[in-house]
Amino acid sequence: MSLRNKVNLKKKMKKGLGSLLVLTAVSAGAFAQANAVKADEQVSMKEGTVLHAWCWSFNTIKDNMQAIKDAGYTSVQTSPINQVVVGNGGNKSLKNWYYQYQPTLHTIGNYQLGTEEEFKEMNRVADQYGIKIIVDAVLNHTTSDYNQISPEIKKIPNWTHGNKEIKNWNDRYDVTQNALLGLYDLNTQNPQIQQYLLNFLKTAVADGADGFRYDTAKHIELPGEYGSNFWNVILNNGSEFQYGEVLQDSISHEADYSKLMSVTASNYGNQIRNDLKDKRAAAGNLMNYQAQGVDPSNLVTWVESHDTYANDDQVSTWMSDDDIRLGWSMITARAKGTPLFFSRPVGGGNGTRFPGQSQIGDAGSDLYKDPTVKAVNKFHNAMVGESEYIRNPNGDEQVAMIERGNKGAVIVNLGNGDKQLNSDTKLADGTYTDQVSGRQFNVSNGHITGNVSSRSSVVLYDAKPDGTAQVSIDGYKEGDNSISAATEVTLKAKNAESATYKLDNGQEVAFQDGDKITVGEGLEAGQSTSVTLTATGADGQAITKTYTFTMKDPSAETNIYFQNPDNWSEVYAYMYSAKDTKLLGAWPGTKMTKDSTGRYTISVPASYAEEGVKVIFTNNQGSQFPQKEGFDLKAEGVYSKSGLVPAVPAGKTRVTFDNPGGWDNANVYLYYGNPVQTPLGAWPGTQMTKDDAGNFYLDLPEEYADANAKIIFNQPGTSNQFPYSVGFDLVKSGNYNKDGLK
Ligand SMILES: [Ca+2]
Ligand SMILES: [Ca+2]
Repeated sequence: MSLRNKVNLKKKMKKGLGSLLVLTAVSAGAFAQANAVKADEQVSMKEGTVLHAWCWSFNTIKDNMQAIKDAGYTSVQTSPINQVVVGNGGNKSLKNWYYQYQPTLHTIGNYQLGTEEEFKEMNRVADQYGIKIIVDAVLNHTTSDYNQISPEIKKIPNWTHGNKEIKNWNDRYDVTQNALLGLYDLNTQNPQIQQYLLNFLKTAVADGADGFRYDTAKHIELPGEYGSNFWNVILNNGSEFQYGEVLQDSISHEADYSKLMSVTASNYGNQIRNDLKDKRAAAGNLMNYQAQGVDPSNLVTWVESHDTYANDDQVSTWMSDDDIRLGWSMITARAKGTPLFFSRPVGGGNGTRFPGQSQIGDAGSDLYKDPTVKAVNKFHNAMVGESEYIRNPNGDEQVAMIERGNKGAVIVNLGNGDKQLNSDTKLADGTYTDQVSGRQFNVSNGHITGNVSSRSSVVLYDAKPDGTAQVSIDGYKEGDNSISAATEVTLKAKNAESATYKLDNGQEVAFQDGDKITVGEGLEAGQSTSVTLTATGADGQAITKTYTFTMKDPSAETNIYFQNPDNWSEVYAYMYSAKDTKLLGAWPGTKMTKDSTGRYTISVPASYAEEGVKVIFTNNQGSQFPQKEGFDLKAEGVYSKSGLVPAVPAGKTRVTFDNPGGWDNANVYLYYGNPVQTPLGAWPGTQMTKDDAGNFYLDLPEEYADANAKIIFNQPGTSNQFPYSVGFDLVKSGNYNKDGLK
């Protein structure tokens, strides 16, 4: 419902209903947000760096969370968490890593990483440190061993595309619909398989996961390819960051995948390794992400992956720790992409893949927290939003300098000799301390001088010392801090030499970490109060943050909706309190108003939803739903004949289609743009859900409506469709019948 309609509706209702409903506008602004005067160093998952804790168990990741945080990572990527083939008698040698990619059942926990309880506990601890968890999700295939595949999967009719091996790697059909290395290819077009896998992802999110890496994503067809809508379904799992392993080749279509999620920059990784091998990195090569049609911010970059390291061809196993430090410095200094650091086995590299010093479940080598790696990670986080300039100082390709705005630079010397730097720069004039060596660099008049040791990285910027003070209020949530009475809150201060709080424009009062104060005393409904916290750290830097609380308005309203499946000409909502059988208006109740989407709606006090109010919908001509005791009134509830209609997921909008008569199924075909995009798949499109009144609905991403999409409802397997020519305009929350919008 548009804002204008809402206002009109309120005007009408005010006239018609008198004092029954107290109508007070609730503006979105009532829920004020924290106003950070000084930006916290909160970095989104996409803009941060990821530690690929390859083969680390859940407990190992948990036990190293402090070190991971200190090393500057914002996310950790796990190995696959689902049930897998227990290979080689459960032997934990890292040589058996690949059994992780042989799913047998999509429940959480396996012999390599630990139990679901341990997974949850890891996520809980990660939250405490502000570390996000990315789960490696294997959705393309199961194991190749048919007997090991769980009956749970095999009982789904048509669960697999079979195990016929991919022969032609230049053929999209072969690559997506046949089996990789004989691993049974899941029938990703099958809605039951989609729901089965979506459930797994949602469970992981409910357990605390924040993102997914989709293994072999290139082997799962794109929306509209071979009648599939797999990704449209799967990606709506509630996570914050998702990327696909789309190893680049002639048929990889990474530009198309990148419109759905981030994708792996495998060609760029190859280029970086070539630069390391050559000990020179031409600025032009370093700049070129080699991913045509992909917005670089949608790339996951790496120096190496677990595949380049651990597969039998050992593409990157030759690299030394020095190589990785230098390569990581180059990709992580850059402005775009999400860098992924592969944790090698202890002692691994220089051509040795599995030295046997660590096993599955253990932490990898300490390189992930090496001082250079750490300094570069922190540089990456501190430079979010700064532009990028890449050059070879004085044309020397053994040295690469990646500058960020005029604030910072990472300088990498790939060669075997020290370099005396004497180069143009965009850095602001001043003295900079290398965050790795502590050595000084000078910039004056756009010229930088200093010494860069052989095979090393220099990280220059004005880094905040780790002792910077932080303040917070326990339990404060951005965007929703309404209170219903004066409320006690706990003030937090970290690394603070001194800290004060101030209520609105009052006096500053000193506080200690953990002190409690009361906010909202004497506050009228709808009014806000603010708490401003200031703390000064050992470094002398002060931080100030303001938090706002708003008193709930007891006269606030909510809406309820009725879909009117039988097309009554008038709809009334009869409401009564179940607690005291108090009538909220005599039969037939209050007349509802038809909104722009065809539903009938009424605005009621928000308190109804909390006071056990029941509602019966009637046409006042002998028909009503339900027949006896009313439905529970729910804020913003949408009702049909048998009660509440399932809520629409965030970011989606629901379209409904009235059964034109006798249809068992309805599909919706959707298209927009030039060239035409069909995100719900080729004709006949995507199947809708049938509701209890025999009508159909489907939840669609809201952006389709913004893209001026058109839709055609059709009965699969027949020539019945509405409309017969150009589709109806897709309207958010649109309710359609065969003639169009109701
Ligand atoms: Ca496939
Ligand atoms: Ca989490």
